[in-house]
Amino acid sequence: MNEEQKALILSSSSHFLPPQGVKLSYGTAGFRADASLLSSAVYRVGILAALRSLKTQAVIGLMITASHNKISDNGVKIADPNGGMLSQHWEPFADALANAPSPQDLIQLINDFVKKEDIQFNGGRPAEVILGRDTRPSGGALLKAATEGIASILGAVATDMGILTTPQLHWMVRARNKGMKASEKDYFEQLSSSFRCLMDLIPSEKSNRKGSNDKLVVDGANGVGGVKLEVLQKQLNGVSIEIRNFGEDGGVLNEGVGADFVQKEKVVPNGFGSEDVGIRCASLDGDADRLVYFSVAPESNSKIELIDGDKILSLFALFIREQLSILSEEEDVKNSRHAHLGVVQTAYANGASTNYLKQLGLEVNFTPTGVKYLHEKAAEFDIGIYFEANGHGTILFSEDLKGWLEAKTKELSSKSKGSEIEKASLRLLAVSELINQAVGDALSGLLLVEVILQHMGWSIHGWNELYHDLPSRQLKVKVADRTAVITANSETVVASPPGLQEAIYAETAKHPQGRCFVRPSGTEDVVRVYAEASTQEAADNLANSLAKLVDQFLGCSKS
Ligand code: NG1
Ligand code: ZN
Repeated sequence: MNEEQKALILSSSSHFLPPQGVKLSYGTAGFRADASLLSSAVYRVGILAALRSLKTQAVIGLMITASHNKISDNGVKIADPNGGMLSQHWEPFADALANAPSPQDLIQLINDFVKKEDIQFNGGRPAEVILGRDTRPSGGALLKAATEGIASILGAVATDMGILTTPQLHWMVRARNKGMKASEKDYFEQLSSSFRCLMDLIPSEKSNRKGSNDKLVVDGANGVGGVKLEVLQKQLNGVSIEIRNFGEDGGVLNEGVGADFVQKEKVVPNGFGSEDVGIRCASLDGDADRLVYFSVAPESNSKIELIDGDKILSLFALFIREQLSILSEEEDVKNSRHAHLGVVQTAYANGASTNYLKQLGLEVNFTPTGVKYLHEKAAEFDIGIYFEANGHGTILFSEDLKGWLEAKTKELSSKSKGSEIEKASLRLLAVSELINQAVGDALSGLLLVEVILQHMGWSIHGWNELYHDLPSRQLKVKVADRTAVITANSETVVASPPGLQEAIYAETAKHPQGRCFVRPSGTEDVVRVYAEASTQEAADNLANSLAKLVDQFLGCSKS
């Protein structure tokens, strides 16, 4: 770094001093905190994004969002050149950067890192960062802080893409770096045209069936997702979607609404009620990267039947498997190709879903919580489907398989046009276009669910009957230091503090079909507890006993 560069960072960073006594950590989804604490961290992430762009010589994304957190929170995360999460190898630098106490410390840190990573400031393409934000009121000011951070790297270019869903920004980064059309209009066009293609491929005896193609009602979490879905819907022929909780009628972001609320509380979001019994409903989270479906339970004020990420995964897996099995019937053995299909879950996946997937003969893999881990694992397959129970997930297609499918459809369009094999390969190709290849995307996931339900001729109830969830309970426990909990085996066991896991085993044994674990949250200052068992009462008891154990072992509870 030359002196001019150092001086620029020194002067601009003095406008963004970090709050005293606050330690931030680049967790499961970047930095998240009360928005009033974040301007320094966001400014510094702007610097990091520009350096990452210089290092990778590619466009980097910077998203300002706190997803499903309350409206007064905000957050920031980076999208890497392939549209995925920031390389884990840079996370310690992000932590150090955000927590550097003074501008001088900051310069020192950047200087050392630039040397270590051999980042060149001259000679290559200048840094380029595209930025997006969700609808939070603090987003505008934080976006300015990020832009100033980017501008403190000489020659760096920042482009504000406006209010977006998180997956839209990730999609744009990926598209830009692949040299493809990458505007918001292009995003909508790609989703709508691949959706229409899949609709055209629905077997005719199914497309007229009643029950599967009636109205869908979507809860937009009072965030960005509802607004974008409204735009997208205009480009879909003949699909009827009613959107509620746009955030424009006094509703507050994520307050009593949204996918996180619906999945955790298992009750209807605001704006839904007994008049919706029997209707297919879906809920997005605040930045539209999570999706769950639900139906309002009959004769109950607010209870729902939840269709979570695990069941969305199961639906996707069934459909993909069906298409692959049609393709494998290709007579010409020379031309056939075995595609390796894998699914990825976390410990939060309901045990009944894992059993169901295994019974289908699928390979089920587990990773720790956080899409960066699931995504990485799913990318090992020709087709990798990953979902967190909370509704964040997608389907990844390897470049190799995509290339093979493209060649196959070309060949089949002349050799056996209209054949089942041609249709199956066209469907798979369309899915790879529709479903976001960068991150989980509620909008593209929702369109794929809608197509598959029609393809199968299923109502929401038919889908829900694939298997029955084991009753479960999630709790949060406030402790003095959540980092004292260290886990192993994809977070299924506690390695430290000593003795805690033994106590957990002893509690689990008391509950039929009991399964439970505890882990520190990566996005909130809490330890999370998860339990499932054969009855709701047993799951609740098990979760409560675990919460007590956590409290005992970690002491000094704050509340
Ligand atoms: P943490 O706070 O680390 O549990 C939560 C979700 C993750 C993931 C991230 C990012 C649960 C239990 N955890 O992480 O799955 O979605 O937020 O948004 O839902
Ligand atoms: Zn989200």
